[in-house]
Amino acid sequence: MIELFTADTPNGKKISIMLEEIGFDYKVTKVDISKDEQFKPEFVKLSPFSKIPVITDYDNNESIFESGAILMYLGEKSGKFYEQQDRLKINQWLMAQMGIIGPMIGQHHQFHHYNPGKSEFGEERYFKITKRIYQELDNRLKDSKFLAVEKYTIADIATWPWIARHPIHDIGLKNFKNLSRWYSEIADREAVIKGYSFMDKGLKIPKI
Ligand SMILES: N[C@@H](CCC(=O)N[C@@H](CS)C(=O)NCC(=O)O)C(=O)O
Repeated sequence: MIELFTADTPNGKKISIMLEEIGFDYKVTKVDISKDEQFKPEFVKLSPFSKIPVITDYDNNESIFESGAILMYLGEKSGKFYEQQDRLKINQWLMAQMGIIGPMIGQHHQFHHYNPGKSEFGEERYFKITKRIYQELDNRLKDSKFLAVEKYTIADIATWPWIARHPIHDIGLKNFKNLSRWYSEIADREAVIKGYSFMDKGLKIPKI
């Protein structure tokens, strides 16, 4: 049994989708980040920077923070979506998600969607960077069916929930043909549909 400490955000959805994909038994413990529950001392013991998601694996009583590390752990443990011979490629695309795609699109959410009008510089900067991210993902997906290799991996699982916020990005996902194809194919997976709505059962995946 895995306990998933999380909130209903793209980083949270990465792990609920992975757990659905690999079919592990898990329970969700909500950390209400709007009420600062992530700063409670018992949570900081699990996640030093007060970030969700975290898992505890009761098979070995290990707790793991950082969504990329959690995906690698679950990929290794399940033997799914993180094959040994593909790891050099998967690791690069996973690290690109962790280091660039998530943090930069996260800033775009802050400046463009949640706090418009506060900083013209921030709005322009992260709009431009997010558009570039869409373009580079589209370029990659022109040459490859999925991000890392020709099959679905934890790099796709890490990246997809960020693109699933496309309605608030105002970049125009439909104009990126290869990214749209990849987005829609993943959106049709049963585990993705379940993992997407893990906290809000009625929640529908945004269409393009
Ligand atoms: N690099 C971390 C980022 C996680 C992250 O940014 N989590 C956000 C929610 S999506 C959070 O916990 N925010 C609470 C806060 O910053 O106080 C990961 O991928 O696990």
